[in-house]
Amino acid sequence: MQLYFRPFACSLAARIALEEAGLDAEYILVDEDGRLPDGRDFREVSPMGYVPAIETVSGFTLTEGPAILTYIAELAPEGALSFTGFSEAHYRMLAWLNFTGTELHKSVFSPLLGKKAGPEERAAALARVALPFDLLSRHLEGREFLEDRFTVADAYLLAVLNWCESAGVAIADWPALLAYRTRLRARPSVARAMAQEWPLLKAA
Ligand SMILES: N[C@@H](CCC(=O)N[C@@H](CS)C(=O)NCC(=O)O)C(=O)O
Repeated sequence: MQLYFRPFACSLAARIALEEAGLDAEYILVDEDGRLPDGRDFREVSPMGYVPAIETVSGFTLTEGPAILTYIAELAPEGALSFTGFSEAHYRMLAWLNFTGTELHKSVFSPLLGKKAGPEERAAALARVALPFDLLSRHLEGREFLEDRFTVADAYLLAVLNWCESAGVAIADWPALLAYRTRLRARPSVARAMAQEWPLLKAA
């Protein structure tokens, strides 16, 4: 399997999932200009130019983070990253993946971290953080993970919460979320994945 990534982008979640499951992968860095190490345009792999993208073990290319994370979870040893199919927890995990992708990643953080949004759009994006952060905070009160064990949904949420400082989102205003992020960062698979990407981020 190959994972196309940029350091500390949402593709970090897929690296965490691979680390957590002990699955081997080749990691291919997409540079600032959307070029691959072999000089190809990354859009030949991922038409939107977005990481993550993977070449699966059976040889097809997959884009879209939640689909990639679900694929890795299903490839992982039973129970390592998800729940039994058709269980309630399985669908709740899928719901958290979608929630993170739509209510946080694209709605709040993409405009705040990108270069395209003007001041009004940025202010509107910042105002949209309260509702999902309040909801998550209440949900995580007294819980270690989003569901009863660590899943790919936690990996994705952690990757997004890592952006708070760069985006100007005051995570300390939501102590349960800050504590959750601190806890997850100490998890060995997460710490390893972040340590692998940190030097690449600093060099960028
Ligand atoms: N819909 C995509 C969005 C992925 C996405 O936004 N990726 C960002 C990094 S977190 C990216 O590659 N941005 C590069 C760009 O905007 O050119 C998914 O869910 O995977």
